[in-house]
Parts: sequence; structure tokens; C-alpha cells
Amino acid sequence: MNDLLQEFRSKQLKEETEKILDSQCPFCSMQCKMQLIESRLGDRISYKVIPAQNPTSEGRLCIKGRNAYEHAVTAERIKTPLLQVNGEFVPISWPDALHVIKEKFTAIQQQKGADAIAVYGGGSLTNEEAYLLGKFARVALQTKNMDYNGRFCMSAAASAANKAFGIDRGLTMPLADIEHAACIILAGTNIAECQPTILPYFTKAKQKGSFIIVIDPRETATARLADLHLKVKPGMDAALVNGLLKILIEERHADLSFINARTKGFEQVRDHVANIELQEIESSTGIPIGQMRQAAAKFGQAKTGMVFTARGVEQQAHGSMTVHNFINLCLVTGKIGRMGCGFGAITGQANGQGGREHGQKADQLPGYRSIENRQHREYIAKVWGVREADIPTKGVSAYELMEKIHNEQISGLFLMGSNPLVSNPNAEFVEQGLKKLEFLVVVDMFVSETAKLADLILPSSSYLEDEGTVTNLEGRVMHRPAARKPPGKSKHDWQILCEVASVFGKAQFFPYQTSEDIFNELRIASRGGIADYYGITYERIRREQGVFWPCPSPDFPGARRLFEDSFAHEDGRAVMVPVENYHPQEETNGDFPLYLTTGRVMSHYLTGVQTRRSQTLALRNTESFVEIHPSTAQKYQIENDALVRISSQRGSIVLRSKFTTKIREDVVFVPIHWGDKQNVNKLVSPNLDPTCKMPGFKMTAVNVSPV
Ligand SMILES: Nc1nc2c(c(=O)[nH]1)N[C@H]1C(S)=C(S)[C@@H](COP(=O)(O)OP(=O)(O)OC[C@H]3O[C@@H](n4cnc5c(=O)[nH]c(N)nc54)[C@H](O)[C@@H]3O)O[C@H]1N2
Ligand SMILES: Nc1nc2c(c(=O)[nH]1)N[C@H]1C(S)=C(S)[C@@H](COP(=O)(O)OP(=O)(O)OC[C@H]3O[C@@H](n4cnc5c(=O)[nH]c(N)nc54)[C@H](O)[C@@H]3O)O[C@H]1N2
Ligand code: SF4
Ligand SMILES: [Mo]
Repeated sequence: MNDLLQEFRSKQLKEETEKILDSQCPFCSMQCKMQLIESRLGDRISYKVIPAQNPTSEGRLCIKGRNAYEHAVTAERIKTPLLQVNGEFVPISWPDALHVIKEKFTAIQQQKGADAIAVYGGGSLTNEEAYLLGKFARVALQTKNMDYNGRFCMSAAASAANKAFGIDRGLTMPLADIEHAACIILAGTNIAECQPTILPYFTKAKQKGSFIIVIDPRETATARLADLHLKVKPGMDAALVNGLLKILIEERHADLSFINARTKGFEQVRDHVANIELQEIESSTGIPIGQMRQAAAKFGQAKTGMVFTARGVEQQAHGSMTVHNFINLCLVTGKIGRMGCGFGAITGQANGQGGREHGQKADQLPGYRSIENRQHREYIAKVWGVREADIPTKGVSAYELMEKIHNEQISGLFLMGSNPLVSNPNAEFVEQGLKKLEFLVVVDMFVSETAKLADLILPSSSYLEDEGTVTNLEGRVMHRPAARKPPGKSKHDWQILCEVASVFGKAQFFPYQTSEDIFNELRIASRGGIADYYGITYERIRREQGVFWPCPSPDFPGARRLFEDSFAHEDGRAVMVPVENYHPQEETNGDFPLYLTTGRVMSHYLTGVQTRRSQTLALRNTESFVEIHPSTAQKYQIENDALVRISSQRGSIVLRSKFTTKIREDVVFVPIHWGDKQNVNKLVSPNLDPTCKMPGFKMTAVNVSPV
């Protein structure tokens, strides 16, 4: 018996094979490197994930990264094109799928014009694919209507940084500088759950004596880092910063020599905040004057300091101006452009940085060029081999696309890498619109909530299969290798774009054999632009473990710390602007007495399409919930762990209550990771920031009642 067992075991060992695959996490902007150990025994395949070294994640991985392979290898992956016929999805061949797109889109464009087709992209796409999607919209479909999900993510920060600095790179300094900051402000950013592997940079700073100020209506896991937590009323950050600026200037913490030499607009800011009453700021923000004084003194007296923002302050109907006020804090105190100083808007999606640089935006061409600038258009026309006049003009932003779809001005949509039915505000309205489309093409790995409405789904490859570059939150361009072949008949996004372009007779403009071919064209297209990648090559990225942009030539080392000598505006100066004491776009009232804010939990990612398909992650949070303070709950007769109806002017959803004393009594919090009946965006207002068109995701007036 024992011999038999021995023989079986040694046979088993011989049959077991092991492969080591290099990869990079598909989720947040840290872009942690990892290795997958794939073991095969007969039909059984198992995986083990180990973190890999790289200068940003320093060999760390969070729970999402460790389990990211689970969704990529599930049987739920779409493996062939699917056509919706009488409410059922039926598999069809690629040639048939391409033929249907050509027929349907051509018919729509003949009837309603080229702009009746829209293209909608995402920040998960690689640089190559984001670049190619922009070219595909403008050259293959010749539509001006193109935008992407980053509109909901980085647009407020981008708009503020462009105005203040003349360049939009999320962090103006490398993460390695953080430990040298003597005071750090973290505003509306929950790094502990959203970029967990970044935390050691901050704990190191704290060990060295840094004073950390967290601004958030909730005591998050991030707030545990704080020496001072300012539990601000949602939407009131701009006013709070005005209070801080007033105190900083009155207490003579303004760095006048920096201001004179490097900035403009200080006088207007100074005069504006001089007229502000601290008492009024205290009552509108909920932050006692004493706490404001402490924060201003710590930041003002510190020799070095940094300010970070994320979606908590940016996803407001006045988000871009609020971010600008946080930048004012750095500029007034001269805390930028030197070691231990800087401003950072923490990027969200995997390629939230690169995805916003190379032409997915309605008004943008590659290299952060403007589609409205004649010279920029001429340059890109030359790179693409088309006439300048044939490049469409500026289109509208993501939510405005949904409005045009609703109004039937747009009748066809080509969607790649987003789930807009769940991620757009005013979700009921968006759903009604998407249902009116004559032809909806969704390119995805899964049948997402939006894909369920598609006429045609095209199967795309996952991060494990798709080679390409992504630009992480530091502005470091990184290379992600392909670890395995795409399953079934799924294809890479870039291959899909080339094939669709070719049925529209545009094959000559899409001749690529590899993602590197596309990158080499992107290098030229971005050359001389603000986001200049010309000096970056695949070979360099591999050798140097990532290269920072701007990088105008192959022998340029890449710009780690920006603005040491000058800002990116023509006169070299940074721009300060006075910012109003904005109030939320939707004030609470008798009918809707509470503020609803929305955000994330550690184990899920965005609309959850991927993480809800990973068993380990899904089990950590199986359903959505509403965080509510016990005193508030009592007032509305709500019990813990019970079903609660939450309603706004636009609709209502039912979720389970979760009591916590860590939230303001006038605020409830709901995560964004669930669709259908738990889709919190059914409640959220479509008010947009007038400058950047960011929706006010973080502030909705609601009421709650027991079910
Ligand atoms: N686990 C996980 N990680 C992620 C993601 C994910 O879905 N899950 N998504 C990625 C993406 S795309 C993004 S954009 C980032 C988002 O990263 P973050 O912006 O850090 O995440 P959020 O939870 O949306 O919001 C951050 C905080 O803002 C607070 N907040 C709400 N309203 C206000 C306000 O008015 N003022 C202030 N000061 N704070 C407010 C919330 O309480 C919350 O703690 O995370 C990335 N990482
Ligand atoms: N209320 C509220 N709403 C919000 C937010 C909020 O804080 N509050 N946050 C906003 C933010 S910051 C963001 S970034 C958006 C994001 O919202 P979405 O754009 O909807 O993002 P995901 O949920 O990541 O959807 C991505 C889809 O693309 C697929 N996918 C992933 N990778 C690839 C790929 O490489 N190729 C292709 N073809 N498909 C891929 C996934 O399977 C998934 O179906 O949500 C926004 N909506
Ligand atoms: S989710 Fe972000 S922090 Fe976590 S492993 Fe992935 S890239 Fe790293
Ligand atoms: Mo995001």
C-alpha cells in the first residue's frame, strides 16, 4: 500500500509543472509589481501570488493585488463576441461581429451624421490603448463625441493643476520625498483603503516627526495616521482652506520671497481672505477656529510640507476651484519645488495618469495637446497622416454624452473599459438613455451591468494577458508584460481597435503588430507636448524600472521633482486665484435633511465588475451598506444591521445599515461598488463643475427611513 502511494506521489510530482509569470496589479494607481506562480497538476491549475520589487511599491501588495488573478481566470470571462438577439446573447464569429458594427454604425452616421456615434473610454486602458482609442474616434469613426471615465476621476485636479502650474502631473514629486515633509495635509483622500501600499511612505514621515492633518467627514483608516483630524462638513473644503489661508497670512507664514519670485495672483488671494470672517467659516464647515489655528500654525511653521487631495474634495460641483485653493496653500507658504515639499492629487485608476494625457478627453490630442489649437492639430495630423481639417473639433464631457444619448442626438456608442450605467451620476436617467441607443458596442472581459444592455459585446483581454505601459501616480511610466495568452477568442483592446478600423476602410492608419509599435508612435505624437514621452522606450522602462515624464529625449533622466526652477507656464510663474466659500450644490432641507457622501472600501474596486468576481474579495463585502451615526439612526428609528431606504430628489435605494460613531451625525456614507438595486448613483445629482464637468459625487441631500 505504502509503495503504491509512493509511486503515485512521485508520478504526481513529475506531472506537476510550475511557471512563474511577471505581472502588475490592474487596480489602483500604485501599480504594484507581482509574480504569479502557476502550478498545474493534471487539469487543476492553482496560483500563488508574491509581491515583486519596484521603486514605487517597494515589494508590497495589498489584498486586492494578491487576489486580482481570481477574476482574470474565472470561467465568467467572455471568450467570444456576443450578439444580443431577442434578449439573449448568442456567440458569433469575429468577422460577423465586425460586419455588424460596420453596418449599424454606417447606417446611423449616414442618417444623423458622423457625430451621432460616441466613443467612451477608461483609465484602466494602457497608454497605447488610450492613445489608440482617441485616434480611432477621430480617424476611423471621425466623430467629435469622445470622452472617458476619468472625467469622473481626475478632471477637477487636472483643471486646477493646469491653471496653477501649467502642467497636470498628479504628484509634483516622487513618493520618496514624502518622508522629508515636516507637515502633511491629506484632504479627502483615504489612502489606507484606496492605495494601501503607499502608507509606509507616510508612516516613515510620521516616525521622523511629521505632523499629519487629515480632512475628512469620516474617521477613516487613514485618519488614524492623523495628529489632527478636521471632520469637515461635506463640500465645505474651499471655505476651510480660506480660513487656513487667512490665518497663515495674518500670522506672517506667507513666504514673500517665494511669492514674489515664482508666483502671481497673491495680492488678490490676500485681499479676498482678509475679508473673510473666521466665525462664519467655523459655522459653515463645522471646524472650530481653534483647530483651524492649530492646523495653520503647524503647516505655516514647518520648514517643509506637502498637500495631497483626492476625490473627497475633487468630486464636487466646485471641485476644480477647491483643488486650486489647496494648491494656494502650497504656493503661499513656498512649499513646492524643493525636497520635502509638493502638491499631489492622488491618481485613482491603474492608468488614471497616462489615460488623461493622450487623447481620450473630448478636447484633447496626444501629449496633452489641445484639439482647439491649430498648431497642435497640424502636428498630430502630420503624425497620423491625415488632413488637419479632417480631425473633428471638441466634443462634450462624459455625463454630457449621456445627455446627448438620452436626447437621441447620439444613437451609437462604442464603449471600452467602463461601466457607465453604474458609475455615472443620475443613474436612472443614464439607463433610460442607454436603452434608447440604436447600437451599443461594449468591449469588456465580463457582462457588466452596462454590457447587459449591449447589442454587441466584444471580449477583451485582461491585465494578465495584455502587454503595455501605464503611468502610475508618481508620473512614472511603467511596463506591464503579458503573462499568458488571452482566453478563447478574446483579443487585446488595441487589436480590436485595429480590426474595427479596418472594416471602416482605415487599416492604413492602424498598421500595428505589437503594443510597442503603438508606443513608438505615441512617443512621436507626444513629442514637444506637455506630456512628452519621446525619450521613453520599452527598453529604457525595463532597464530603469520606470521612467518619469516629461522626458523629451532618450538621454534625459526623466523629471522626478517638478518646478525646482520654474513652473510650466510661459512666464515660469505659478498662478494663485481667490476661491469663494462655496456651499454644496444641493443644500439639505426639511425633506432631505442629511448629506450623503460616497466612496470606497478596501476589498472592492470601482463598480465591482472585477472584484465581485473574485471569490476572496467578494466574500469580504458581499453587499453594499450605509454607514450612519447611531444618534442619527435613533432619530429616524433605524436599527443596526437593518434595511434602510435612502432617498434623494432623484430616486431611492435600500441598503443595510452599519452603525459607526466615526462619521459626522449629519452625514451618511455609501460605497460605490454595487450596481442594480444597490447602485448609489441612482441618488446622485448630475450637477457638474462648470469648468471641468466633474459631477458632485460627494454631496447629495437625502433622507433615510426604516424599511
Ligand atoms: N479599494 C479601492 N481602492 C481604490 C479604488 C476602489 O474602488 N477601491 N478606486 C481607485 C480610484 S479610481 C480612485 S479615484 C481612488 C479614490 O480614492 P479616494 O478619493 O481616497 O477615495 P474615496 O473613498 O472616493 O474618497 C476619499 C474620502 O473622501 C471623503 N470625503 C467625502 N466627502 C468629502 C468632503 O466633502 N470633503 C473631504 N475633505 N472629504 C470628503 C470620504 O469620506 C472618503 O474617506 O481610489 C483608487 N483606489
Ligand atoms: N457616486 C460615485 N460615483 C463614482 C465615483 C464616486 O466616488 N462616487 N467615482 C468615480 C470614479 S473616480 C471613477 S474612476 C469611475 C469609474 O467607473 P467605471 O468607469 O465604471 O469603472 P469600472 O468599474 O472600473 O469599470 C470598468 C469596466 O471595464 C472593464 N475593464 C477593466 N479593464 C479593462 C480593460 O483593460 N479593457 C476593457 N475593454 N475593459 C476593461 C471592467 O470589467 C469593467 O466592466 O466611477 C466614478 N463614479
Ligand atoms: S490595488 Fe493598488 S495598492 Fe493594492 S496591490 Fe493593486 S496597485 Fe497595489
Ligand atoms: Mo477614479
